[in-house]
Amino acid sequence: VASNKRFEERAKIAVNPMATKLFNLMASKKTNLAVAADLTNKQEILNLAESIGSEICVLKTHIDIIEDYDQTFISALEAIASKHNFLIFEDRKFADIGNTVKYQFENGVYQISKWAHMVTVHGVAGSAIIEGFKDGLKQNGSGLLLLAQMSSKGSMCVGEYTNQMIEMANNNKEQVMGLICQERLQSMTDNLVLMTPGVQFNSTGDKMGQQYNTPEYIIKEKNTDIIIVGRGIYQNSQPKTEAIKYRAASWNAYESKNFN
Ligand code: 5IU
Repeated sequence: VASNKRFEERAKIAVNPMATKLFNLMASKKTNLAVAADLTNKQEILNLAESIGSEICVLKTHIDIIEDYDQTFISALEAIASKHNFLIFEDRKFADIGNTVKYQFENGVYQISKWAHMVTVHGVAGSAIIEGFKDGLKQNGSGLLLLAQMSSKGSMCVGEYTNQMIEMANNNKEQVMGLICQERLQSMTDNLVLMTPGVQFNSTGDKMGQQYNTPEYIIKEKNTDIIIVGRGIYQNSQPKTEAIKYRAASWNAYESKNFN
């Protein structure tokens, strides 16, 4: 199944403002690489962001794994993000009822709605979960990424569940900017950004269920938009050099598609 429109064109048909922003950012910066900065020390994350910031469209965080977190981390990360022109993605995987996710999004230690340009959401609770995000998303014109498929072995986000997540996205275009998925399916419309984790050049998986594919396979064969790479980059002895390789592989795969 092909999307035969370029990111510039898809920016024009996107409904969520952050989807438009990300499509335009990728087109102008010429990168569809996102990096998962799964480090537990704030300075290590900032160092990584500074060193690879010029190569990426998105930096993905798990804010709750940082051991020395405080609010100075957010302002420092925001400064690096605006200097290098990338967006910040908090992979929170919200899954509770609307009223609770509203608190989890806007309140608590992390106040995610204040700084995250995009956050992940599970659909197990049903589509009314979206209601919990409406106020918080308005603060910065941010977007939701619905979890349509996962990269891990035995994932239960498959089949009819995946279809329901796509439908939830299509029914809530103002809030939902895209999907986390492993492949483009027919019903995934061009206004949505498709992001795929589980990408690494030199490994097929880990001991805890992760499964990897190459950038070329995901972007060219599976036809999604963005690869998310974690350990393949931040555990390399030269993250910047490695990020340049992943960026080139995923961008060349994008450019090799047949557009009209
Ligand atoms: N992640 C996955 N698979 C998924 C989803 C999220 O790996 O299906 I949804 C996250 C977990 C981690 C990153 O933060 O993406 C992948 O990191 P590695 O490249 O280090 O495996």
